Amino acid sequence: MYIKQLFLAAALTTVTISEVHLIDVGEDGLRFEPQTINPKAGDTVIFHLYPRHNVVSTNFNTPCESNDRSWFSGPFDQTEDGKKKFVVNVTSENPVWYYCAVQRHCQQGMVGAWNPPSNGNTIEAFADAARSVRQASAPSNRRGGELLEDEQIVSLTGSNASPTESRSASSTNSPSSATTTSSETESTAATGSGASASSTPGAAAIAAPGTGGLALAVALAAWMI
Ligand SMILES: [Cu+2]
Repeated sequence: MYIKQLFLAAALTTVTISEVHLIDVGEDGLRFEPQTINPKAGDTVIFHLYPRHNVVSTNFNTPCESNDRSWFSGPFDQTEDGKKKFVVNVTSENPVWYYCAVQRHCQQGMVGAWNPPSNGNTIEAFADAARSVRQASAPSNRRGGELLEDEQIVSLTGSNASPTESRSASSTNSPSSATTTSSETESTAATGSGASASSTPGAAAIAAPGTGGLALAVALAAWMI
């Protein structure tokens, strides 16, 4: 019985499937791409800053204005020309609103959101309200996330910054039926997931499972039924 509980704990740990979301910040004009995403708690969001944008979180009712709980990427100047990306952990499925605080980018529509409602407080309503804000503001220093290079992101998440990994594909596909687009990510994840827990504090909570680990967990779960 005790052994079974250990197996259960191992299986549950491995089956916690997190997802990595990549958002381009100003790559193509004054916008976040994609503008909205629907991450779950435990997921990781990677903001790739392009010159000379930034990203600040806020509340729906205060577009373009930072507050005590805002996370902030810091200025583009600190990203080594975009090589370092701003990595934020998702802690809930509540809506999170954000904008670029450079000049009048926020007022001009450079806003985005996680899990925005489809009625009422929509991303369109947020963008509309942003238009009339007199001046955008940002915290004085980066906070609420980390600036990391791709290699560090791989060791943290077991995934490349590519958003090819999908929750449904990971949980339903067998290793042999993995899509071709994600094969590179899969192999990276397989080698990265084992080492990440020991090398990075807190990595276990958001580590993406390697394919082998997932298969093992499924096998264990099947065995226990
Ligand atoms: Cu901007």
